[in-house]
Amino acid sequence: MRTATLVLAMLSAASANDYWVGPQGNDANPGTQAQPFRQISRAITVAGAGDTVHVLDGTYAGGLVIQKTGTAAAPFVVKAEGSGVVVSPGGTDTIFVTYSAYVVLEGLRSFNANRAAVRIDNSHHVTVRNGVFGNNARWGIFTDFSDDLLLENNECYGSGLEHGIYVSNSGDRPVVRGNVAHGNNACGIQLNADLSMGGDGTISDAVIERNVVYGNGAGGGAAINLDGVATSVIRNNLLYDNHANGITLFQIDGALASSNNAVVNNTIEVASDGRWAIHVGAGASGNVIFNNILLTKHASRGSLHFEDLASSTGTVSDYNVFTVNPNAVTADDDASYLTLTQWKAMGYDAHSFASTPGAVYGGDHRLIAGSPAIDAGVGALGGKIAPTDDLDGGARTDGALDVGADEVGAGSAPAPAAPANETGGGGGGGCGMVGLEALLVLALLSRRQRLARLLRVSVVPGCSGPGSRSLIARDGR
Ligand SMILES: [Ca+2]
Ligand SMILES: [Ca+2]
Ligand SMILES: [Ca+2]
Repeated sequence: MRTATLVLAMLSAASANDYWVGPQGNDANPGTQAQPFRQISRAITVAGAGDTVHVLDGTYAGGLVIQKTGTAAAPFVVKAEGSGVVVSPGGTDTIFVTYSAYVVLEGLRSFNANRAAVRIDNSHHVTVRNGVFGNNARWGIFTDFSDDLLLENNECYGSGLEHGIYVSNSGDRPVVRGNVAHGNNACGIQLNADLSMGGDGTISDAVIERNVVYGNGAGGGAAINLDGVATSVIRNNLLYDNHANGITLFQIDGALASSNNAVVNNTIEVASDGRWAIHVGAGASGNVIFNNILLTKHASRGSLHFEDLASSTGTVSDYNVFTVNPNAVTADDDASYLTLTQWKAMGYDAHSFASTPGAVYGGDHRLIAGSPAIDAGVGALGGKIAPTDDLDGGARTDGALDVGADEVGAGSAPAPAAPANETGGGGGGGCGMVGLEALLVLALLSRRQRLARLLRVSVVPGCSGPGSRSLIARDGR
């Protein structure tokens, strides 16, 4: 490993250039460490694939456009050298990566974007890591038609209209890992495959793991909202105090209702004004739901909400912690409710049990001593494998797997994230085509679907352009 790293370093050192940008710089400078540029935009113009742009703490003009084709061995990197690199709003999206490959954005911060702080468009192998993106008008990070993304360890909060992180438009194999998404109006993390926008309408083989998602959903949706997502894994996420659903597997205009996914070892605690821990839309099939904590503070809504269980063929659910609420499950979209005992009698969740938040975990949502979730999980179920690590990144080696995102003895709870001190609301972000796009979607649906959608779905308007429209499941009850 060390040798490989050394060889890579030598290879890249042979070809790569380093450029520097700082608040004392000048764009007429050569961009060396001694004579840095003033603006990131200048460095983007000068640097090429394989080069690294080092950015010193300071404030920089936004409206950045990055169009670079790197390689795995020679990416194009923009890297904050401190924790105070702030890109000011500019353009529709503050940092726009388009028709690019192997680009890395590391440690940048941006607030109050006109639409998204970061947009990745028609690209592949782009990484956004360790960023802080707050109070943006519509989204923190927005991606469209892009494969093999890595969105890792970012904080995305306060999106005024929609989501913290939004992966759209048929892009495959995104990894959304270790992000903190909070206080966004709609979803914390949304994947929406958008058949109507072109492409195959399916986001396949996504990995959504170790995210902490809280305080979202005042405007509907879910903490993790998945439309047209297939053969993906959602694991080790902690979702709490969200005001809509926890995890939703559904279809608005994906090519399919989210199917054949593993939802495993998540901890979900829905707010008292929220909906259900997991919502499974009509036709979402083959999903395996296991080792999850599915609790709620809501008085009458429970753990599992199926719009139409009969259409969700191949559903496997077991080794979960359910609410003690008698409305544990609905199999028919709130027409009737099942207790956990009745649900078990239908052949589901044989090893699951009911409990309460206070009995299962402490205030940090880590399991407490004597928690019934300890060692109550299983290593594999229904052809899907449970994670070998936990939310805190520790190995799950302490006896049988615990249920939920935290394994006792595996890693320790991280220090609470520093409170965001940037303020300011999302701006206008005015857009067109909203009504037209919404009508187009409705026109593409069958009459029965249209009726169902009109009854149950709110169209959250988006801006024009690829992947801009967002629809959010909403049961409104
Ligand atoms: Ca696809
Ligand atoms: Ca254990
Ligand atoms: Ca742990």
